[in-house]
Amino acid sequence: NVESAAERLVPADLARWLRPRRRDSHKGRHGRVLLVGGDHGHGGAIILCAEAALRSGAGLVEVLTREAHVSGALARVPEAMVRATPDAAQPVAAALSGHADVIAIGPGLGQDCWGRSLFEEVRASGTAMVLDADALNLLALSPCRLPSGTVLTPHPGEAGRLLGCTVADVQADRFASAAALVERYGAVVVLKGAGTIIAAPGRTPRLIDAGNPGMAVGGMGDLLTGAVAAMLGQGLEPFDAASAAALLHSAAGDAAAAIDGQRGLLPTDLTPWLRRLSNPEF
Ligand code: B4P
Ligand code: MG
Repeated sequence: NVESAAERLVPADLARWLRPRRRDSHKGRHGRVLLVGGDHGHGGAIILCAEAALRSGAGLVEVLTREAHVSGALARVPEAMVRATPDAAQPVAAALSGHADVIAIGPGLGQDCWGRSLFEEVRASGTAMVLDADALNLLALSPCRLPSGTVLTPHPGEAGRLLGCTVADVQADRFASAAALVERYGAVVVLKGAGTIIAAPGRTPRLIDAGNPGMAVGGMGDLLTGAVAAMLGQGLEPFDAASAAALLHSAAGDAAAAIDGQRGLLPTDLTPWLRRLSNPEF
């Protein structure tokens, strides 16, 4: 069956993808990443995403969010370039100046006019994409095949919406659900939850043997989105980028939980571990 055929990833596998940097490297080599989200009431999601992208090795991180969240984001993550789009009329292209290597959209995006028009612009931009959270919910409202190499990071609830079935249906056969998402959207899929699965067209699925229920807390998924964008920015092909990010994220969750336990674990407890574990030679 599919599960026994899956490739199981353990934290030591990170060394396959995360090699020491070249001595003469510069930030342009590590990806210019644009992160889009954080509507009113959800400003923290895109900030967590930015922190994770930087701690996972992205060269340059830009955040496009609501004006109300700019100063908070800058105070928390001064390494990021934070810009606002006051309404949906201001094109993404102006904020990104056309240079992003990858765009991740969805954390805290909402599904109102602001989020919807940003999503449509990103979808039309032709740039490599990571879709999460409300970007997935918007995609579920108007399903379409995506450019190959697009990465989707649904939890079982979002996967159910994308497939038009219940969470119970998704969970009853997670490998079949991941395969159905790949088939329907033509993208790389990270089906989150206990035993995260990474699936892609024509590839043997991968199963993550790490992570813990302490990670079931708001904001945890936003870190993963930033990590996937960072891995794409650093030049990994999409299936490997998704695999490396999901493995790094789960291993960071385990490392952080090993210190003070699972209950009360916060996404920001993981960020130092994203750095440490993404340098396997360390
Ligand atoms: P939302 O309200 O949309 O939650 P969110 O904002 O996306 O939260 P966040 O981004 O922090 O977490 P995410 O799950 O993306 O959705 C919540 C609703 O969705 C629930 O009420 C439920 O209906 C449904 N749902 C979500 N997950 C479900 C699940 N596993 N089973 C059944 N229903 C579910 O990201 C969390 C991250 O932590 C992921 O990377 C995930 O793999 C990891 N993680 C969480 N629990 C883990 C575990 N037990 N073991 C290993 N890893 C775990
Ligand atoms: Mg989420």
